[in-house]
Amino acid sequence: MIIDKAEIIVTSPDRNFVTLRITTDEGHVGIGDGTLNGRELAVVAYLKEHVAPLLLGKDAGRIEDIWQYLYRGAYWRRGPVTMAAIAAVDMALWDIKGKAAGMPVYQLLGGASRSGLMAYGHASGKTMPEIFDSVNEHLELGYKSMRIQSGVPGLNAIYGIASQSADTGDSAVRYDHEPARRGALPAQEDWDTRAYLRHIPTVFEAVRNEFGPELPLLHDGHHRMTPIQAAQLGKSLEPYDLFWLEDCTPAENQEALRLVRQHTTTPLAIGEIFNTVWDYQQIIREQLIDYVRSAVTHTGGISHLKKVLDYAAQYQIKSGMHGPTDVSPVGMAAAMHLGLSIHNFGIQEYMQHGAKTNAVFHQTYTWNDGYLHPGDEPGLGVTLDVDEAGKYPYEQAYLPFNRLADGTVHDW
Ligand code: GCO
Ligand code: MG
Repeated sequence: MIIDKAEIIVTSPDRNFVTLRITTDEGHVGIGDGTLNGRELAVVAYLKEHVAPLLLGKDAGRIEDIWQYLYRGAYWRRGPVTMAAIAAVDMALWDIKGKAAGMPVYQLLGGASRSGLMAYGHASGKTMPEIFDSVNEHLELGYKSMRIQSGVPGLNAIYGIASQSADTGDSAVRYDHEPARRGALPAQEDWDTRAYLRHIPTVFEAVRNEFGPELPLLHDGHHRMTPIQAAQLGKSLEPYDLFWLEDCTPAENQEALRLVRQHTTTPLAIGEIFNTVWDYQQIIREQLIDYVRSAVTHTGGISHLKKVLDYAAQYQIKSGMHGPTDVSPVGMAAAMHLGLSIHNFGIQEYMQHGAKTNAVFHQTYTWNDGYLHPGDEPGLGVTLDVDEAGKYPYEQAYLPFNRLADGTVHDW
């Protein structure tokens, strides 16, 4: 199984995706996701200029060895661009190994630990009636748990609120609300932490009153609070029994979570912008989090995220893999194979891709009554239709940014 081709395919059906396609001399083809939202072409250059030439002639079966060779050989370690590029290689090699073995990847990882993966969706709205509509729509789609993001009175545009009203049937438009500013400069959003901290508990109170105590509810703070503000929010949300509060403080200051933990029993999830096990070392060892949020795509692939999750398992910390629409169907499938096989699965984020994306990436994973399953095709179970991909050339796109009322840039 010698690698004789490594191609990088960029396509933008509903949004930009970067896919690495590896072919072996025996004709096995594997694909991996290297999409880094808003900085896609940095990964493309890394893969094309620095990784693809190194892969040619290598034995595709030596996944761990190739991982270590790319990681250690570069000398410059970690970081989202490097780790997304290595992830794309790792996923493609697992895909090939599965195809060569005639088995779905989850079988190679130890087999299924459960029958399906509970997934949460993104309910959101500017106002309470909009949020209730969105929760009801998600219930109709089968979701058994959901994240709630709300507008804040006095703020015009903030992270996580679907820009389209509930009446459009196009899920790509409904859920693909960030960045979705293709061809334009970054959108500016507003922020006021005190207004947010006053408003969010009232939202969760209303949702609990309307939908009852059973529904698992999540919330994403998107790195916007200081430690003491996060502690305050966690405490004020305790009566509403959250499944988790995500990214309550900026992820790079891990010690901040000690202070948050001292004040609240609301479970904490963090890690969608982490890239390696070393980013998690302290917060796992000190049990400062309850869920690991990394995507397979941004954490060096299946091989490396499995190491993070196995380490987390020693501390009863579970998975909560990142799954917004900027993770391609290939990255989603990789998450499902990993999630199905590990013992410490927690929940999977699942926003659902749009029709154009699904026509480019043919999937065999299934969504059934609130649960995902990767399917039983050999490999990852996703194929890339290269002709279809070619219809959608790359479009520059940026994530938004925040300013406070006085003009100061703030985490968004
Ligand atoms: C989430 C995330 C995403 C990110 C996005 C950035 O919890 O799903 O916060 O919505 O903002 O992936 O590219
Ligand atoms: Mg998040």
